[in-house]
Amino acid sequence: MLNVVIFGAPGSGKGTQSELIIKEYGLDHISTGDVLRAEMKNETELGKTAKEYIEKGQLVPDELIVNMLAKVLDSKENSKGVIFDGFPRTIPQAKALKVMLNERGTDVSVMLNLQVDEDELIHRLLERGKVSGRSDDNLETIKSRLEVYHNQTAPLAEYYIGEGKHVAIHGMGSIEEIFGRIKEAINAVK
Ligand code: B4P
Repeated sequence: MLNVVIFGAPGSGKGTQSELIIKEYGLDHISTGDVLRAEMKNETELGKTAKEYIEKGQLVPDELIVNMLAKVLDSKENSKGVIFDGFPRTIPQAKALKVMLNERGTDVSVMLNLQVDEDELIHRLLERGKVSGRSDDNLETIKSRLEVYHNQTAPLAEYYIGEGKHVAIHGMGSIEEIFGRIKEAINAVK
């Protein structure tokens, strides 16, 4: 199985590039952000809890996310591989992912770390906010999300360097240019 973790700060293009990767390689897509937004829309218990965190720009607690992910993963049986978009975001989530994949006889193939300047991240998210209707795409929440990213998520790069899975991807430029860099990285592990 080809299991790709796409990683980066909020607005780094994880969702955007995931769509292109899925088309090119026929992978299944698991976006924890998308799953959480669907839960919020349907006003489930998980959705109501998640909303409180997301609106403040905070991460939803690991336990909720890991349980949610295990269910989604079980629905992707017989898959050629999965792109994990927005997961893991903390070290405990990364360790839980490893256990879940190992139990299913597979592992992470590569972790793509999209690297984008902070000014550009803010610009992209504010632009998205004009059309997305997302309650977390406003300047105050974006600033909290970036702080959370630096404190809790960015240290994951070291974890995947230790696992020998980390590839840095220059995430500035056109969507197609960035996708070209991603294809090179995936083809090297395929
Ligand atoms: P996510 O839904 O994962 O979203 P994101 O980090 O905001 O965005 P992404 O990087 O996918 O950016 P995109 O491609 O859309 O998370 C939302 C929230 O959910 C989190 O803050 C957290 O609270 C919660 N959550 C999710 N997963 C969690 C987890 N595992 N644990 C705990 N909590 C979790 O790109 C952004 C914009 O830039 C788009 O408008 C796009 O069109 C534009 N863009 C992309 N590439 C571009 C380029 N090259 N040039 C110009 N614009 C570009």
